[in-house]
Amino acid sequence: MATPLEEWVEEQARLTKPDKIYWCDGSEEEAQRLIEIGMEKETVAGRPVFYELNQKNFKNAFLHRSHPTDVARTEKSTVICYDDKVTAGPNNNWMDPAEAKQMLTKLSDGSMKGRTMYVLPFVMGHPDSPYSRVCVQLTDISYVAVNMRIMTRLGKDITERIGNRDDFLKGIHTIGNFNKDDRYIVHFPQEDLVWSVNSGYGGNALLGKKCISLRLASWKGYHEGWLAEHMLILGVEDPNGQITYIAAALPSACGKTNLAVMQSKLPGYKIWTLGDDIAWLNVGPDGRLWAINPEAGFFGVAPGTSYSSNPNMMDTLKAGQFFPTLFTNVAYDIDTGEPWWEEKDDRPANLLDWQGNRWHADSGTTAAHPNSRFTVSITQTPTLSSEFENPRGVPISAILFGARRTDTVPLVTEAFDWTNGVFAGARMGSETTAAAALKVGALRRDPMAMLPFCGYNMGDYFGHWLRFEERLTHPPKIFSINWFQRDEGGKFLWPGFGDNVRVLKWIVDRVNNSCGAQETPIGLVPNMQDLPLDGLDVSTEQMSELLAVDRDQWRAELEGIKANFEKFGDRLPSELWAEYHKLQDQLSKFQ
Ligand code: GTP
Ligand code: SPV
Ligand code: MN
Repeated sequence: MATPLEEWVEEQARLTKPDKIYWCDGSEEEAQRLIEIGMEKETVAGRPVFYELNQKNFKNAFLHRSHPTDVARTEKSTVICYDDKVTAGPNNNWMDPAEAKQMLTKLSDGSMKGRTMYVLPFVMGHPDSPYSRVCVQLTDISYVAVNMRIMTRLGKDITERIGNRDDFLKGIHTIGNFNKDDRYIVHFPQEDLVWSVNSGYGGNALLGKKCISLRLASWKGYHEGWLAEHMLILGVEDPNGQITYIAAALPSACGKTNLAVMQSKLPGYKIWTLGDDIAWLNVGPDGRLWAINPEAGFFGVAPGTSYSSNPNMMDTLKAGQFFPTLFTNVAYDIDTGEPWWEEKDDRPANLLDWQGNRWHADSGTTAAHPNSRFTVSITQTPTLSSEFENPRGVPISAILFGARRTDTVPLVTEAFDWTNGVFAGARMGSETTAAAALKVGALRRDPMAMLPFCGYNMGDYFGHWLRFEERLTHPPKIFSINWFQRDEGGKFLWPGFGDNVRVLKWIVDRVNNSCGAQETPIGLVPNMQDLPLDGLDVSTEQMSELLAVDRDQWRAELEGIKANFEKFGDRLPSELWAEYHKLQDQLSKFQ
């Protein structure tokens, strides 16, 4: 008798018609074999799937060049299906489930012809965690199979664990013909299913990531009383050896990975890494908020990563011990066979660009794609927390909401209470980046950094957040952060990266009630003397600017917040309107 899993795989194979079906066992030997297949047999846009990189300096590292039209998440073709549109909310593209299935069936008919269907059984979260979820993704490209082995806990023991059950989360993925006009990433939250066609890139194709662990999981969490968030998780160890755990939400390409894997520049303080992109948050029996990272790897932005900005990540990328390291759409140093990207180090003399063409300095383009990325196992980071394999996760003492803002939002602000903190998350706006196929640098509202990832109506999502207050006897404190303010010449005012630990120290001090703060209409900001600024090349004037709350900028900000809140109509909790009016009132009296 076939198991429900086997039946489902057969059914998809009848539709997509692969030459072969291959069940992945998750071993390192298998990964090596798949990379060889990708170098020798499979192709993308007529080119090999993988190229070998310099194995001496970047152990076990390989390069992938994507289809040229397929370089980032495509939000306009990302769809959520419920019977009714209002459940998806104004924050999502909606389709009727039956219509969507019909469309996808047509697009997938024979789409794997001449290719292998890889069956990938994996678990999001530690296998022994009460919070983990078992999933199976199908794909027709070695690149995705190898990526998923790095990003998740993947193996044949998961197939055994599924056995005769049918309650696993399902992902169907086919690169199809890469036609961008027929590219769809469609979610069926009521069926635990994601179906993605005609893309092979990142969040569009590695379905365990944004599709399952955020869009489907957020809907599950809404019904089961937990949260799936676009958050990194880290521990800050103080000079006494006490560790405070923090979860932080920042939009795509706004600094999560760099904060999570930071090398502290503050003597005595150390950062421990638990996750860089996604957190699942549950209320523990002790009334605290507990976080697990459902993932097992980093799919991180390459440009900007260097020995000066993030030495720990550079070491992680070179380790290659237990897993391969993949580089996607970076440039290639012809003389050394090493990967290269902007700001990595001095630009090599002879480069191939991210598409494999000779790069010229006067071309006006970057050599690596701005959204070029690496995939690497979290187990290789020198700062991996000893709690990473703890099935319970870690208790969170502070939640951070961050954004990329040239002005308006101070370096750090503490919310007055839980409801005010939820408002701080809900009012977030951020300047867009290359992580999605959008105009870069435009300010848009991105509540909790979840606009592209919340799988249901965000009005209901805000209400879900607010209700945690009743269940949390020890709620985390909530803070807003902004590393990205600029001076008039366009230069960043704050050094960022390893110096961000200085702000984390203040946050830890506030958690421990060991320093005061100044009250402003938007929250509590630091007294400058409480920030550890020794050895920092930032003037007092610049620090004042970084901490300032500008009344006129915030009045303008109110307009943007209001326009966004109005989109949710009566689904927006009244508590958030009350917070809005309180802020408006306070600002009118503020000098
Ligand atoms: P996703 O993987 O898309 O979710 O991105 P992320 O939030 O993990 O962002 P990441 O840490 O990869 O950083 C994105 C870009 O911002 C990179 O080019 C970094 O070099 C840059 N960056 C990160 N942290 C800082 C910072 O503190 N200051 C400045 N100025 N830039 C930063
Ligand atoms: C993001 O865009 O937030 C990412 C990259 O982490 S992707 O996996 O493509 O979604
Ligand atoms: Mn992300």
